[in-house]
Amino acid sequence: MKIFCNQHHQLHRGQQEMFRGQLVDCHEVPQRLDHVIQELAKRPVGEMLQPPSHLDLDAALRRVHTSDYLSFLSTAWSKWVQLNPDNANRDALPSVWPLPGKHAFRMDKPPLNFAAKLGQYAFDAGTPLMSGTWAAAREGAACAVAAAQALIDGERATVALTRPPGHHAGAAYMGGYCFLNNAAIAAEHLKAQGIERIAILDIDYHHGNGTQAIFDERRDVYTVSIHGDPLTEYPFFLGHADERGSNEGEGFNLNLPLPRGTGFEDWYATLNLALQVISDYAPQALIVPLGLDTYEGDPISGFKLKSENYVTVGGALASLGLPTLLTLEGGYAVAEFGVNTVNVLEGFQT
Ligand code: SP5
Ligand code: ZN
Repeated sequence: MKIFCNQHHQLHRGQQEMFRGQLVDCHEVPQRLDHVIQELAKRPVGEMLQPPSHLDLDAALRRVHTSDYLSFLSTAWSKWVQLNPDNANRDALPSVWPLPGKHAFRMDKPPLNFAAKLGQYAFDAGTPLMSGTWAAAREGAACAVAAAQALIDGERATVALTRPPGHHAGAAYMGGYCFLNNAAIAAEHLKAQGIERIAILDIDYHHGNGTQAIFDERRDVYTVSIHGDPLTEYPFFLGHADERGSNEGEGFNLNLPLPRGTGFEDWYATLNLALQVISDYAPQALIVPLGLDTYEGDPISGFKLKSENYVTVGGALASLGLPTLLTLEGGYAVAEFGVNTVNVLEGFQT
């Protein structure tokens, strides 16, 4: 198992996120990945690697994200500080958004004001952007591309230790602590290298709205997500069972929402259903956006998986017998995050 680790992840270090009218301490903290790295030092389930420097990362990013969004991200910090020099000490968060719809707001005249631009490209105020965000997110995406290339080169399983996470990011928006959609970037790299059918199985607590939207009209990338019911759970505005894909992609998205409070037995039955559907699709590769926020101790989520369950989950993912790439998504019980993540990887190996 080849594990590509984002050596620059600590450059992304948010201070606070908006939650119900208050700024609260960020949940998505650098210590999360540090715990994974420490646990991998104790239980070396694979080779720890850096992505090679010769990757054409810009081409890989452009396969998923729009060029205007990428140029927004790459210049966001300097424009935030230009808005007001005092901003150098505070993270950028949006506070105004253009609601969509014919009778709502105009996007044919995109605003020049940078505080408005932030709202144009973000769907929540919980995703702080700071000086190191772009460098950290880019290096995470490089890990995803390197992990995809290693699958092409014949690895059975590869891991991209991505932080910040990616599955909430769309072609032209950030949100849910995500900026670049690492799983989608990996999928498009596989496609560019000639892989024709790919399944993405998202097992983060939250619906993988960005990934679903990116591949909504595609039948060559089958997106499946098991997550907390959006009627009550973030990201609320997508992730229902009746979303099955559009146009050419109709029938190639599957959402399996479960109620808050779901325990391992019901969750695992749903995982096995997802695995059967994926097996029937007969993909050439599997990508798993892996969130560990299904853990019973997660401070912002509502499923009840236990640490030992993650070994079983890893084994179930391996049972498909497909070349498999895992990206790291959510998981906010920081002290247990390393053990839970490595449990999945160990379960996959055995
Ligand atoms: C990648 C990922 O898992 N993103 C999740 C983003 C969730 N953002 C909204 C979190 C709401 C925080 N609630 C705080 C509750 C404190 N009791
Ligand atoms: Zn999550």
